[in-house]
Amino acid sequence: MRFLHTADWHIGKTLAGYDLLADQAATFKEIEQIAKDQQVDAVVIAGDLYDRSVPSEAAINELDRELIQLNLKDQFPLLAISGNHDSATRLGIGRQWYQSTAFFLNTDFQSAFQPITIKATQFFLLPYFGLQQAKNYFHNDSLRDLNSAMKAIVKKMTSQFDPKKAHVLIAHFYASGAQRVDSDTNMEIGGLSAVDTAIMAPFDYVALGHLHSRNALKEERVRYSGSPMKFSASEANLEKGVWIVDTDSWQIDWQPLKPVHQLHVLTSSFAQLTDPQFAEQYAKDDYFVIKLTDRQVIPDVMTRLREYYPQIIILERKNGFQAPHSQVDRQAASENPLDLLQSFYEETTNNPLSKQQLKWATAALKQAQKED
Ligand SMILES: [Mn+2]
Repeated sequence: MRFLHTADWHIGKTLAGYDLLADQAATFKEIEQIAKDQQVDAVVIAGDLYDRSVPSEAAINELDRELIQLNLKDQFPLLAISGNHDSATRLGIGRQWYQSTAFFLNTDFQSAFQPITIKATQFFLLPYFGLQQAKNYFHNDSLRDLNSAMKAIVKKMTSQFDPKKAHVLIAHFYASGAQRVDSDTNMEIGGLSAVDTAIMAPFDYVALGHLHSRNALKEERVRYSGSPMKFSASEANLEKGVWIVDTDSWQIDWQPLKPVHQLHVLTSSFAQLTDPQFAEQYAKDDYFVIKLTDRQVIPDVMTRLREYYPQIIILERKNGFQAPHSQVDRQAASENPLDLLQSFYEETTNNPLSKQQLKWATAALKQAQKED
């Protein structure tokens, strides 16, 4: 059988406040087209369908539309699990009757041990879970970390293996040795939450979600598909796409997705960035991370840059920031830190601190003084 492996759609995600829903809808269309062109027998979504446990109405409508398109209209069987960003309960509503149209959505730990068989492949759908869930399920308090839990899980799954069939695990966790990018959620607490890939050896293929780069792991049969879109500056040069897995020939092919809007990282001076000829080479509706090489104060810098690059998601100083010595130095000796901060902020942004900022600054300074 052939299936498409994707994950981490994060429907409803915003990028520095910019709504990505239209881009996500367009990216979905690309994924759907690949599924059709590749004539897959099923589509696997390995968790984090939504970006949040309580998604917006617009996000719910969008995911609903996408799943209806794939499953009811295009008639692809779907195999999906909940990720750490999804609410298992909210996402899982309706999953029992979805099965009647070959939409297998598992958000429930206990159901992970009942394989879904399509053609000659058994799929085990393991949703994102917490250690306590595994302890409760196995009535075993000695499961001290995710590795020991996964050993118990895999052991129980293998007892369900039909030796005449291929075996695929769909899961959502951090596999040890994997490399992260900035939009991955950091959930490793004291090293308890990384799973050793060797534990998953009984499976012919492990379709993982959680990490957003397909290059996160260097394993032949244990793979992350990565997110279908770039969600952070560190992904600017990453190619996004989906895996097409053939469980008969064991050919695994990468199908790239074209970004709807590019994400550019521009490292340059303010003068060059605001040179119309330079700016012209970039599409206005792309996303930009700007690393300014200047060190001096540039009044209204964000507003002026946005004239050329309306969608700036990060603005930073490559070579640090040269504070305007004059006033600050003169005042430094005599003023208290809050006054100093206020005048510095005003001098660099041309704006006074807002009420809220003042509150934060006061609280932070108080905290800092306490720690001294
Ligand atoms: Mn994710």
